[in-house]
Amino acid sequence: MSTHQTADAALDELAINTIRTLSIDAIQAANSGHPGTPMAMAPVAYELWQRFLRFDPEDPIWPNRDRFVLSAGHASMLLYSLLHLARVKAVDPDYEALGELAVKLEDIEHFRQLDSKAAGHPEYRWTSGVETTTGPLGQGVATSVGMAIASLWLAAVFNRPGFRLFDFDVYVLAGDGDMMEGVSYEAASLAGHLRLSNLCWIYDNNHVTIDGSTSLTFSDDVATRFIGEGWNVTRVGDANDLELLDRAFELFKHEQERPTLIVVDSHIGYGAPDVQDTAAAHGEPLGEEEVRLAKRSYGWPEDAQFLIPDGVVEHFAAGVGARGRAAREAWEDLFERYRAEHTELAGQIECMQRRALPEGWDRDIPEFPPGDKGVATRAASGKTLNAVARRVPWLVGGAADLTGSTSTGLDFEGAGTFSAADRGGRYLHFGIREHGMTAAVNGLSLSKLRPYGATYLIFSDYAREPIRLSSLMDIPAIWIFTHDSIGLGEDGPTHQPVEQLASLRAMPGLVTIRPCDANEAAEAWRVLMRLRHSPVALVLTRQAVPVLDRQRYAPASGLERGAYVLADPEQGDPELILIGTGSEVALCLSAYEQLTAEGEKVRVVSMPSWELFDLQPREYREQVLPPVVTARVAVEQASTFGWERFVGSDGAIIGMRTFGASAPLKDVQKKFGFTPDAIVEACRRQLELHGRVRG
Ligand SMILES: Cc1ncc(C[n+]2csc(CCOP(=O)(O)OP(=O)(O)O)c2C)c(N)n1
Ligand SMILES: [Mg+2]
Repeated sequence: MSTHQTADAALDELAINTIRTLSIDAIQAANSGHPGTPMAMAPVAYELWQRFLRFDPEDPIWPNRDRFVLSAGHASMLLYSLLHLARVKAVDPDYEALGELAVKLEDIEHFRQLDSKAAGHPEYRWTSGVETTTGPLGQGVATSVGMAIASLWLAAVFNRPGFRLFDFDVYVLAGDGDMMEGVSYEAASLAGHLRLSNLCWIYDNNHVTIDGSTSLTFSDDVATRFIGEGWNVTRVGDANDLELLDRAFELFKHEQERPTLIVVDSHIGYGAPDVQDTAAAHGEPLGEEEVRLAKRSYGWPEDAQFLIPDGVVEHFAAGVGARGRAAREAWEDLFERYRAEHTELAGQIECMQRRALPEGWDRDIPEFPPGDKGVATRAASGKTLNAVARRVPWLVGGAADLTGSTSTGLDFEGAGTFSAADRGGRYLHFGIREHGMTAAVNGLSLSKLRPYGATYLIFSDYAREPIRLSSLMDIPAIWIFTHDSIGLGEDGPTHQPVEQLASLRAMPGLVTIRPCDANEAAEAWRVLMRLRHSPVALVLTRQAVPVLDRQRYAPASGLERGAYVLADPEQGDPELILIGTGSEVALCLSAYEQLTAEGEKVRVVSMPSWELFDLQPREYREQVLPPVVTARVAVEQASTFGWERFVGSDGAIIGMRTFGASAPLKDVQKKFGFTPDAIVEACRRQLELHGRVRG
């Protein structure tokens, strides 16, 4: 006899309707939210959680838990209802269990209100049990690819005979919006190519989006599309049919070769007679009368609010709760035995989970000898990356088909390439999929690997949403962006970034670092690897830049503080400050040498990171940029936007005010005024202007 013909059927129904009505009531109380999809997909999410998901509500960060991602983040109440009913416990940012519920009933009653754990969309690190932040459609599905890669990688690296430590599955609930977003194409294509058979997307095929019927906008044959991308596709004709859902999930569990797409036909706003199957069910509360009618159709007390009938919580505890607990306890026993036999590997797993670094991780960071011939900062970074990766076994990553150009290949013995044939490879060829890559890197980071993703700085625009989410989620993803300015030369204005640096700096929480030479690039790795809760954008040159003589100028370790004094007048206080970043620091130093020879008192500040500088105490910041010195020139081959902050409204900014041009480097730099002579000239004007002001 199958599960659903037993007495459990009534409890199933009760639990499903509890999810539905909690969602309805919360959205009605908030007078904001999306009721239709929780109402329709409650049985699907319920069946998955109750009968398949290996997830222990007592320990929502247990490393081998199955992941559930609500890519349709607007249906957040579906997830909050599950978290509440399954009694998922809260965990703090230091990964300590707090003993209280991740989502309390009062959070649900205050859905979408300030400080409620039931925020508008599911937010990682705000609400325990939320595996990744979703809301921007397409991000959940794309992030899940990184999680699925992580599971297979962890298994390949850590599992040993008799020790199946890692084998978690990744489930995603997605909607029409996810399927329409381009990033789902990139993600599905990559997942199919890599044969991620532990990945299951559930597509809520309800034919409705905000504007109305999908007949307005979407005629794809989604099943055929996914078959074409190498997926196993199955269909459930009715979202309320738990038997069929079971079969589909079983099919997924048995699939060894391909990722699985389950196309589920559902009725948005299920049970609400006047709005079911219409866009009205998507974006607004039902209204009191329609709420009553919906509750009546479920056989629910019409006036009850936030009702959790007796037995529902116990039912979840006996299902997902008991199964999850048993699985987690068995895993912990297994891990203890593993520790005895494979002590070093066990130590690595624990280190990763805390986002800590193994001892001696920075021992091989290179030092580059000074020289005018120079080294591209991308090359210096690549060398340093390899030196660090050798000592941090879970540092993995790749580029969007620009491995050589971004110098992000891992070339040491045994590094390997992740593929369908080699699940333990450290390098990932993401293909020309910047958006998909970046979201997948977020998924790897959420799985506690230390990942990087690389492309040209100009294409960070293609990856912007997942970069933003990495910052919103406080995860230490490493973004490597090379070809960082017009200095890339001949490729021309389509490839020459102008406004990208300013826009990355505008992103809260993201640390941007643009090293000036090979040793600052090496130093950047020393700093970024220690960040546990911030993503970094490492911005690097294509072209060689001189390696500064650190006997003559200050040491590169100053990078740690974001900005530091590189050179000062031989005698006396500076009367002018010259600030540069990246490749322009060498130009600033040439100008400095010339001005110093003429008897001017000039300071040069290297400012690789605005954000790291902002973190310094005021005292230090004023030491580097003394307020009395108002004659200031900033030089950066990027948009001038924002530099007023450091040079003041009367300072000079030598930067970009237009797009670049296609020509050899020297010609481009001359055309746009990035020469020592132009800098000297600007300095003279500043000294004159501010001298006059002072006088
Ligand atoms: C990238 C992005 N664009 C637009 C939106 C705004 N938005 C939220 S839900 C939605 C419609 C989603 O339709 P579907 O995925 O079919 O969800 P359903 O209404 O069926 O639940 C839109 C356009 C968004 N959240 N993210
Ligand atoms: Mg839809």
